[in-house]
Amino acid sequence: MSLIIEEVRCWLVDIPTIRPHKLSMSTMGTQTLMLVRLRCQQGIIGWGEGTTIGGLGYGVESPESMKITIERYLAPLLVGKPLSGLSALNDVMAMVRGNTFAKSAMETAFLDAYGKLVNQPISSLLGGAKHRALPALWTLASGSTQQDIEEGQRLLACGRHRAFKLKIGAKAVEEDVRHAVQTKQTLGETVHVHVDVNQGWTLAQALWAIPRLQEAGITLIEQPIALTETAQLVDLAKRFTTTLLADEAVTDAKQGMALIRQGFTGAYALKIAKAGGPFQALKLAHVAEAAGISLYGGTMLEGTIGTVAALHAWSTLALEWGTEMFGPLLLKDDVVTQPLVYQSGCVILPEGPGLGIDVDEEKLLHYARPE
Ligand code: MUC
Ligand code: MG
Repeated sequence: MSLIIEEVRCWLVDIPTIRPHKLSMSTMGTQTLMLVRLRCQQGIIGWGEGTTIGGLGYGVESPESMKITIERYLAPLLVGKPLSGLSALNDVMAMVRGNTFAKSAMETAFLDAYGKLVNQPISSLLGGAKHRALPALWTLASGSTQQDIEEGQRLLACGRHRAFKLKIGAKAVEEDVRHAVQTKQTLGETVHVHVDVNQGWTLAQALWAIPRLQEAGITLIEQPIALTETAQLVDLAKRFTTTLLADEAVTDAKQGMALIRQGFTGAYALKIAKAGGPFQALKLAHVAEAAGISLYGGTMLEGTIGTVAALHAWSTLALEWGTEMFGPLLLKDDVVTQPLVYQSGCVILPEGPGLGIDVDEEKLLHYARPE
């Protein structure tokens, strides 16, 4: 069944975070959601979202560049063309190079609209959900060990989360290790704690820090060194029993394949923005599955629209390391009518056709930047 897009509109929506979120490359006080709405034949609407972290601090696309890529380059190629499904959409989008964050927003919006056309949830278009409740950890990134510990204890006590990720890599390596060890020891043996260094260490610093973190029971170490140093990442993954998680170093199926060919034995963080959409991220997941690489459902700190898009994809997989799809909880507000449900360490996949969520357009306009 074909879908014809009649109009594409984008907004930049700035939403404050509940507390400063400190990462190795920047401190976030606001998240910008680049939202796209497809108006299609038969009155069908599809929503998509693109986000990044720290402007251009994390990735090569900014919210502003995503908007212009869609408005100026992708929309004119797509509007008015009958599109038989995802493959047809991606054939057209391949005429624009790169820009996977913008394409992820478009792929999401198309999936939302197409799901509504055929009355199916996005997960069914991607292979079918194996689970409706997906483990979702919380990231501790206040910049203070005491505050992180208190935040973690409060979230454990109320049952919302059972696992945590610590953002490190901005301070001296000794301080990072002390912070991670103290947090892990205080939260307790049964609580999964992993660290994300966001490329903050040299190889020598990683060789010093990883055995200490391993000894303290940190089960996953995410992107300790520069994304370009893939040979070093392969070597580090072989040296230690704690699992090394490739994030910035692996974006899509081709990079995933290349890292496997180099002999990588760690795990992959999947992100819809890195790959170019939920369907593209699944291509990486399937390459990894074939090679015995374990998987983790990652976020670019999306609001509800982007988070749900990813959840539909992750629900079709066996994720050994669970997910970090907590983005909406970091925001003071969102643009949907119903918030996602987080309980007992999990987030619940919404039901219904497409994404299975409704956008509150009044709220969107309230937070949107003036044109
Ligand atoms: C990253 O590098 O993984 C995910 C969670 C979080 O706090 O930051 C992101 C980015
Ligand atoms: Mg990361």
